[in-house]
Amino acid sequence: MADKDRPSSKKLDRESILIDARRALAIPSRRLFGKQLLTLGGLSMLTGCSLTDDSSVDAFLTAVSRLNDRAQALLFDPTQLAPTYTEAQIKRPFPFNAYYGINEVPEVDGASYRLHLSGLVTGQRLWTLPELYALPHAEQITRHICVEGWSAIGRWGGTPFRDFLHRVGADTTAKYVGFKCADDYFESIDMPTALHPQTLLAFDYDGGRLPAKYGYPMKLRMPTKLGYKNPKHIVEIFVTNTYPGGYWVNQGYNWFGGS
Ligand SMILES: Nc1nc2c(c(=O)[nH]1)N[C@H]1C(S)=C(S)[C@@H](COP(=O)(O)O)O[C@H]1N2
Ligand SMILES: [Mo]
Repeated sequence: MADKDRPSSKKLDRESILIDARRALAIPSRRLFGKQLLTLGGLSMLTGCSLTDDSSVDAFLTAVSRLNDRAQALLFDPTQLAPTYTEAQIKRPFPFNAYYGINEVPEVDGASYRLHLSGLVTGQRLWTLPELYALPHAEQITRHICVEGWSAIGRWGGTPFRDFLHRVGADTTAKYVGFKCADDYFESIDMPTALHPQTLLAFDYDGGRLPAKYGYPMKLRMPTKLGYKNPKHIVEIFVTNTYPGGYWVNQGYNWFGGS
């Protein structure tokens, strides 16, 4: 069947919304959809695109990723809350993903591990795991969306990153927070996302310690960002005004990576 004969397929809705989005965003003073900002979840609802079906996650993200960082920053409100889910909706087992296979997951020794804080923070120091585990605790059940075309609901526990940044005396007027990982991965995020109430420095997964495959000893969990923005095996956190880039963004993905 030709596209013109298809009355209102999801694909066409999605495409036309994104064409409108690009047009609206081309005019800087104008914001999308009657000045309403969206989460990726909101945009997917509007386009009738289900994020539970892997092929539609794929098609949808391909379309969204064609928007540039500036368009994404305008489209996705950094203060919006991502949806949360129930215990029964958790995907078990939760998928593993990295730029290497599961047999090459870095083995981090918890006893000798130290988290390094650097850059624009007054409390530049090393943190042991017991010190980090003693920080205030929060849990979230949220959806992780990967640009490779899958999404899954998981449960992460840890300390709210916003509080941690304040505790270490981070300059929260700085532009970026960067992450170095125990593998060769690195990432950076915008300060509004670092301060988002759902951004979690996660030590736990589904009621236990974060296993190696999901990022032991810690990952940054951001339900407002795509999967690749969520660094696992973090060894250093730095605050900076110099754009740090990231493993995937340096290979052509959007830096903003909103979801
Ligand atoms: N250190 C590190 N962090 C990483 C990656 C990686 O390869 N190394 N892959 C990213 C990508 S693309 C995804 S989808 C998620 C996968 O996390 P999971 O294994 O818990 O599903 O981790 C992200 N963080
Ligand atoms: Mo991913």
